[in-house]
Amino acid sequence: MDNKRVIEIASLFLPNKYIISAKSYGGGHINDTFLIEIAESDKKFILQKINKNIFKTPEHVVHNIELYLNHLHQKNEFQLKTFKTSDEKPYVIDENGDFWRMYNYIENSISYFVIEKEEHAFQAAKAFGKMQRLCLDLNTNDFFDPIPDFHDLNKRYLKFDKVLELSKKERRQNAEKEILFVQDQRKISDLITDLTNSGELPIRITHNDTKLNNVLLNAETGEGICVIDLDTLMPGLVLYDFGDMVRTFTSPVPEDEKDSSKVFLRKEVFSALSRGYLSELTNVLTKTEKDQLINGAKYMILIIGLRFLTDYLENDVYFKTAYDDHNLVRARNQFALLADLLKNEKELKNIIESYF
Ligand code: ADP
Ligand code: GN1
Ligand code: MG
Repeated sequence: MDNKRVIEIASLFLPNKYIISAKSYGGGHINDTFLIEIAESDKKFILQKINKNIFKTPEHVVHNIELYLNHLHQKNEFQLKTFKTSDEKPYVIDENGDFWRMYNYIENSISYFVIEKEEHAFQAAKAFGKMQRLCLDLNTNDFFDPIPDFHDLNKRYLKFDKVLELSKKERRQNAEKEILFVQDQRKISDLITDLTNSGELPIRITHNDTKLNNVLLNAETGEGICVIDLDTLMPGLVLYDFGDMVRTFTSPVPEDEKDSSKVFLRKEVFSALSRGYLSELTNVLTKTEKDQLINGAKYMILIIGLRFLTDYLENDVYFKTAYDDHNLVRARNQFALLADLLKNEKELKNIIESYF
């Protein structure tokens, strides 16, 4: 999309400002994000085009986010806000039917791709834990599911089976090892599925995409500022949020490191993130939730790996990719991390329990 058009859209949220630049920003896999600068002040803005191939009902995404942010504002949490157009709508629909929205840019903040300090793992996880705490008095019935069955591992496997059948021989051969790995791990979903179906795991409003670069830390002090990327906020399990933090915080290399032998689960980072998350949720999580946290980590590492692998076999229709094997590389790293978790499961469980 040409830059002039992006500026025109930005100006609908900022009618009296002179926009001097709109630059592509951030490293998300889904939306198109732009950093907007204006002439009048140093204040900056984040303009995003919601990916409509992925979010089929962007109006539901907008509804959920408005509900959540209004709720936070009532609790005096004003870090993040959305902007409205002159007709009081928190979005713009362009000539292609694409939804755009604008947030304030959070100054002096940083988001990481890899944890470099244990303190950052503690702070980032604490921010996600705080978000969970702030959501406790929201009613799950007020929220839509912007992506139905988003974390349904059984349905993800059914999709994988179908895609595998139709996939190109070359890609199937390249991914031979990874295909065998996921076929071996199907059972990981059983316990969480049973406990969800029997009502033993409570459904709460959860973030569902708690990857490390979806939380902003203070660039100087490292303290958590707030959680961002709210598109998948919806009813879910805390296990999903805990699990995706383990997936994205604990490896010493980025999600798309080309040498998967460098991937392993750093126990001290795992410990710091568990401590940070649980510090906000004392007396909140049920015994079953606490007991299942480690299974949540297995479940999330597997499901995201499976989604990367499925996307590879489907010729990269979902995640943004920069080269041919990008999704396969990502999948391989998830499976290396999961294999390491499985080797150390008992010790990791003990670490979590030490924080109850
Ligand atoms: P995606 O859904 O594509 O992952 P995100 O909403 O996560 O998009 O935004 C992409 C990146 O832009 C984030 O990882 C973060 O670095 C940056 N970002 C997003 N919103 C803000 C904000 N309000 N203030 C500062 N940085 C932001
Ligand atoms: C996507 O939007 P982003 O980059 O924060 C994806 C997550 C995956 C993640 C893998 C809506 O997250 O589910 O876990 O990539 N978001 C969506 O890095 O599919
Ligand atoms: Mg993101």
